[in-house]
Amino acid sequence: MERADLAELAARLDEAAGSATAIPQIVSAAGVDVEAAYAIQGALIDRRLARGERLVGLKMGLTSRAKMAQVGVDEVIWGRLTDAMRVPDGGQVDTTTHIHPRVEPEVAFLLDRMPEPGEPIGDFASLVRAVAPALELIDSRYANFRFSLPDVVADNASAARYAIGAWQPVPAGLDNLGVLLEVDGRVVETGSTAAILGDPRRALDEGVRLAGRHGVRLCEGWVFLAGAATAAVPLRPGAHVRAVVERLGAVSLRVR
Ligand code: OOG
Ligand code: MG
Repeated sequence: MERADLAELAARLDEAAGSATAIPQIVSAAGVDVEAAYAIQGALIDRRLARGERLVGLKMGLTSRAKMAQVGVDEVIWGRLTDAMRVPDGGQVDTTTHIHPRVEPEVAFLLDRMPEPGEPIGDFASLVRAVAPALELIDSRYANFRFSLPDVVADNASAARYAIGAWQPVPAGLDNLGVLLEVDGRVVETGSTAAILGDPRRALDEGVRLAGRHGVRLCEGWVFLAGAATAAVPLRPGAHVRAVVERLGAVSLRVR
């Protein structure tokens, strides 16, 4: 596929997000493969950077069975995070700026030093400065939240907004911490960090490896979202959403 065609698909996804209007599965319809879909994602992010946003991290997607089953795609994917997507802990999100937002509980890492390309990740604690509970608000730009793998990759893994709780020192174990998702004080999803590739630390290995294939190196100070531990739930206006991760604390946001 020509560069101009990839740029055109990126523009359509960008406009769908900007106008909060769903579009058909234009990427798979154009016969784009996963490699080219990451090039579209890159072009989509370049448009945001050209508007003054800053690249501040990486998100993993579909690192848990619950998520794969929910969307019917069973490959781990990744996307890029910009500063404009961040919501402060306890902050507000306006649903009218999104199409059909859903929220999911995650674990975030604050990156310290990244391995050289090809260097084994080795000691997690030397790469990650801190960890925190996180909420990700995803909003597929495709109608009915339905897509195939190249569609969702090009759409920056449905990334829309994210909130991060207070950073905590890296605990000894991250592989089996209880996770709760609450809406208006009621628990709507429960899970464990074990749902994230068996251990969310593994998501970092995958992120370094998969993004590295596309020439993206994780940087010091970046945020890394390891992927949701449970299925995502639709967001209603007025809702107060909170994620609690055992030993890491809580993070919340309110929907307008
Ligand atoms: C794709 C993004 C998945 C996660 O944490 O698994 C994701 C989607 O579900 O639309 O962010
Ligand atoms: Mg997510």
